[in-house]
Order: sequence, then C-alpha cells, then structure tokens
Amino acid sequence: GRSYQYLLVEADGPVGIVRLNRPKVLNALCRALIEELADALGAFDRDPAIRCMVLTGNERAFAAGADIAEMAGKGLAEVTGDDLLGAWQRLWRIRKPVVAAVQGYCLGGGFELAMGCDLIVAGESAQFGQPEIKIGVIPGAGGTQRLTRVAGKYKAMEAVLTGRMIPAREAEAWGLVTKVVPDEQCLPEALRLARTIAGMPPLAVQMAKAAVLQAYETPLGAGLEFERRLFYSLFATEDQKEGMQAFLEKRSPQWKGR
Ligand code: CO8
Repeated sequence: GRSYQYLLVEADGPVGIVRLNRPKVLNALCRALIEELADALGAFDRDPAIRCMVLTGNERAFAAGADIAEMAGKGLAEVTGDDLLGAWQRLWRIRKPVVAAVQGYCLGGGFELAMGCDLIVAGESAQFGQPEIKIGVIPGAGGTQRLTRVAGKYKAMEAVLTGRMIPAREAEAWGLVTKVVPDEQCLPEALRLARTIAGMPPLAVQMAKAAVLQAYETPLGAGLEFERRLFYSLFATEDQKEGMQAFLEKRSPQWKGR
C-alpha cells in the first residue's frame, strides 16, 4: 500500500491498524493528517480482506486536538473558504467498525475523533476532554453533539464549558468508553475485540453498525423501522442461511461475505 507522512498503517489478517504518528506534537491533528486518515480508513473500508479497524496513538497521547499552530492565524474567510473541517466528513462515512485504543491525552479534536469510532478501549492513563473553550473556540468536529447524546446535558455542559480533563474511570462512568484496561492491555484488548468482530459475517456487521448509528439520527419509530428493514434484508444473504443452518447442525459457520 501507499505510505503516509503522519500515520503508520498495517494489516494484521482481517484487522486494519492505523496509528497516528506525529509524536512530537502529541499527535495534533493537522489538516493533512486528517486527510491521510480518511484515505487510510477509506482504503481499508473498501478492501474485502479487511473486516474491522483499530485506530490508536501512542502511550502519551491518542491525540491532543486539532493543530493549534495551523489554526491560530486563520480568519473566518479562510476557515469557511478552505472548509477547515471538510475532510472529517469522510471519517463519519466509514462503514466497517473502527475500534479506538486510547492512552494518554484524548483532547479536543482527538476526543471527537475517538467518539466518532464505534468502540473505545481506554488505558487507565487516558484523559478525555474538550478544552477548546480555553483557547477561544468550541468543539467543531462533533464534541457538543456526540458527547451530549452519550453523557447527557449536564455532564456535557461541564466538559465543554470548563475544558476539564476527564480521567478514564470517570469517562467509563459517563458511558463514554467500552471498557477501561491497564495501559499495557489497551492495544491488545482493542485488537482482540477487532478480531472477534472480524470473525462475524461481514454484511451483518455493517448492517449492525448502521442500525446502531441510526439511533442517534431518528425518533424511535423511524429507527425501529430502519432496523426492521435491515433485518429483513439480511435474509437475502447466504451468510444468514449458513449461520442458522450451522447452528441447527451444531457446527461452526463458514462465512462467505455475501
Ligand atoms: N496543537 C499543536 N501543538 C500541540 C497541541 C495541539 N493541539 N498539543 C500539544 N502540542 C505541542 C506543544 O505545543 C508542544 O510542542 P513543543 O515541544 O514544540 O513546544 C508539544 O506538543 C508537547 O506539548 P506540551 O509541552 O504542551 O506537553 P505537556 O505535557 O506540558 O501538556 C497538554 C500536554 C496538556 C495536552 C498540552 O499540550 C495542551 O494543553 N495541548 C492543547 C490541548 C488543546 O487545547 N486541544 C484542543 C485544540 S482545539 C481543537 O481540537 C478544536 C477541534 C475542532 C475540530 C478539529 C479541527 C481540525
């Protein structure tokens, strides 16, 4: 595959692994990094050999936010004219599950990036936060929306209005992470989860992700209708026949991905 300036990208069997790699600035998310990330995840999303992805940083930081040095001098005309956050839209359109493995700082755009993933495994050292208010702005890549939907108004208001860092265990109590593990177990546990998901029938996995995400988009009735249609549509797949037949025959299913 291609090589990247700000990422380390590899495949471990059916799991695509992307490591943010700008350690000198705690993985600050400059625009070029986000564009590379959208390219790398997009390529895995289209690769039939890849079934699930893991996104991680390093021990010190998942990412300490958008690149403040890059944004500092810009005016309204530049951020709107260049569509500063445009590349982020491509991240929200990834169809296969992405597991975030978070250690250290996970702040601002870094927290928003983690919240855009589908599962979050946090090391005990992880610190989450939306500190944008302290530098004169607000979250711009989903923080006010995703955090509020998950943690509720009062927790979100505190985070967004004070910029306080939220340690991993507190984030877990807020429902913001899948699980907290000792730091050295963070990436291994994320990979274990990704391999488990990668062993599931791929079309059902994609429908399951789409159905859960729809819960954030619609009133209950419309969401239930969306789920029912996806459920029915899976009866057009060979993997549904195989999965149910294998259960009845007490054997392991062999997924075909169609
Ligand atoms: N942008 C640019 N450089 C950064 C950033 C950042 N967000 N975070 C850290 N760095 C750099 C530092 O400038 C420093 O560089 P240098 O060695 O050249 O001085 C290096 O990384 C190491 O950082 P520190 O020396 O500050 O390390 P400390 O351990 O003392 O502190 C902190 C760690 C507390 C994480 C501190 O670095 C910090 O507060 N960072 C900024 C956190 C922040 O405000 N993040 C929010 C940014 S705004 C944002 O994310 C808006 C999102 C909108 C959507 C996305 C838009 C693209």
